[in-house]
Amino acid sequence: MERLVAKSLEKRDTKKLVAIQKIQSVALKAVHDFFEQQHFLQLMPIILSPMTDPLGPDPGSSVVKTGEIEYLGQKLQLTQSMILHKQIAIGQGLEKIYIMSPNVRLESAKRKSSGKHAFEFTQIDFEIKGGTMFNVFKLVEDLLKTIMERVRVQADEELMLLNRVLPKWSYPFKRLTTHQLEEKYGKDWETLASLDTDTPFWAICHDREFYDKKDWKRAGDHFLNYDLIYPEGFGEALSGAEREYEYDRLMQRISEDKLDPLKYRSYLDLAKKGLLSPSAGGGLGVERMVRYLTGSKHIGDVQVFRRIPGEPVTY
Ligand code: ASN
Repeated sequence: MERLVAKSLEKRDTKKLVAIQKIQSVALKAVHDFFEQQHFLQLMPIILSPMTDPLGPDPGSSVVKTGEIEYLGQKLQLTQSMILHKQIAIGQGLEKIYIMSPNVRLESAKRKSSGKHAFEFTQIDFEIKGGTMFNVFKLVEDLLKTIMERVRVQADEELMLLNRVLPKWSYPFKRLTTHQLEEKYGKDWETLASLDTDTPFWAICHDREFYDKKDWKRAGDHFLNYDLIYPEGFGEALSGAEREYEYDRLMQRISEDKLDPLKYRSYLDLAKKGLLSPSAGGGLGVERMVRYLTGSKHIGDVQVFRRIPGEPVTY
């Protein structure tokens, strides 16, 4: 017990902590202003549901279990992401939405030193009815441009205190397939490719969760999904996709992933009735964004209340 307490009561540079929180506040205000100007509606997050994002199967995932509680006879899971709920909301007539969505992802302690994993974090999760990946690329590039400009102007003193000079990026960002990235940097391309660029880039076409749309028009395994990677070694900023929404395709993808369709029954019932719609979207991690903006070494350094896998939680 002694050891755990000692470890978590680290000495923090409170001046830096305050500067980081100021930069976060400026950035979040820019996010809200941007989405308002783009006519998005902000939805409230959900924390508990009979179903959540399975986050896989993904051989690279280190989530050890999904948080679950029992409440009045029902098993409810803690949100790993609101992807399924975003699709349901779009099916209910909402056209452009975003949510400041808290996620709990119980990652293995191995992730402690990655610098970018927190087991509790918030993502700016958005979805566009009838959207394509190209709509998302433009939207996110404009969003990041707005955030960077706002932070440069309104938090110049804080940036200076943190010794952070925000670079000028060139737009639009490059797009590279995972195939190209693996060829150049190997299977673990993310950090190497991120160190090798001074502007973010889009990494497209990943074989992952069932709700990310497969490119059914092409033979072989191609996917209409994407990650955005920050420069300077900071790694992944966002992940997203065009979505599967048709019942037969969802069932096919769920069975290929060896998941239990009963877990997603209410979502699949809507799909069966034609009540899900085509859409595209993504989620931009707030703490990872603030880590980048502030040039912080570890994501825990931007959290007032650290939530780092393998670190004890004291408050
Ligand atoms: N928010 C992501 C998306 O929209 C999903 C995720 O975080 N796993 O695709």
